[in-house]
Amino acid sequence: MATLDDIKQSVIDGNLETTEVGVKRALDENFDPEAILMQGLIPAMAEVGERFERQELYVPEMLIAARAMKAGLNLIKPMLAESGVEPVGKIVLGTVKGDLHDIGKNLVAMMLEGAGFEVVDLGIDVTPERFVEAAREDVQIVGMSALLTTTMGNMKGVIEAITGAGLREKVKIIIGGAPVTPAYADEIGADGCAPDASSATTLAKTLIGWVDSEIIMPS
Ligand code: B1M
Repeated sequence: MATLDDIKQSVIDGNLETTEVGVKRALDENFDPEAILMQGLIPAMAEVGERFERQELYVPEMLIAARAMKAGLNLIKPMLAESGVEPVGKIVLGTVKGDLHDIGKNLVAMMLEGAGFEVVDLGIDVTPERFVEAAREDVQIVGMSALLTTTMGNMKGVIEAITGAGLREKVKIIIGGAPVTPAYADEIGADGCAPDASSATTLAKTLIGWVDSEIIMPS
């Protein structure tokens, strides 16, 4: 497991080069890309967040770690997104207005692509108007991400805007991000929320009638 520990440490250190070297080595050594993600890259960002909370590192270090994480993710993206089948559905994804966090959202996009969805990624700091515009297109699901307690409230505004535009019956709406809970999804009238990228995929499939899911749907 030294390889995965090295990857984790490289991301924490914000070292893009050694992160890339570590991920390439792990792939050469036939590590499962999902293990690289779940035991190397993701725990690194969790550790970075904890250190930030303890004020042991600051925004610039967090940004540099995020850059290293993204470099690692880019290397495993082709494997995670490999599916080779016709799209099972189309989903619009974005991080809500005021929020610049995109690593989790990008991961959700990758896993959805891997599960056969066509993903339209609106990026970060996305206005309600932009979500509405995208919902008018031929899409089945709108997905929103928020990482800040101060921006998750903007998800409600997006749902109101989609409803106001007469599109609420046309699309399913899913939400996610660290501060988001099923109770919150229920409160704002979303169709579901997911704690991670893999369950987001299950949820999306469930909502368009592909599989049954036991979790994550608000009551
Ligand atoms: Co920010 N940040 N950050 N940050 N940052 C957090 C979120 C924070 C928890 C750190 C902390 O205090 N421990 C804290 C939020 C506190 C709060 O609101 N309660 C915080 C803060 C305070 C801030 C700033 C305000 C700091 C400042 O400026 N003083 C600032 C805000 C900027 C803004 O957005 N307006 C800020 C800035 C930044 C950086 C730009 C430096 C950088 C982001 C870089 C980038 O994304 N390109 C950054 C980072 C890296 C983090 C932490 C360390 C890591 C986030 C991350 O990428 N996690 C984070 C601490 C933490 O999360 N432990 C923190 C890894 C990622 C794989 O997980 O994003 O949770 P996550 O995504 C998961 C699930 O949540 C879920 O699936 C994903 C994959 O499994 N999911 C979905 C996400 N979206 C989904 C959508 C779905 C379904 C599931 O359906 C559509």
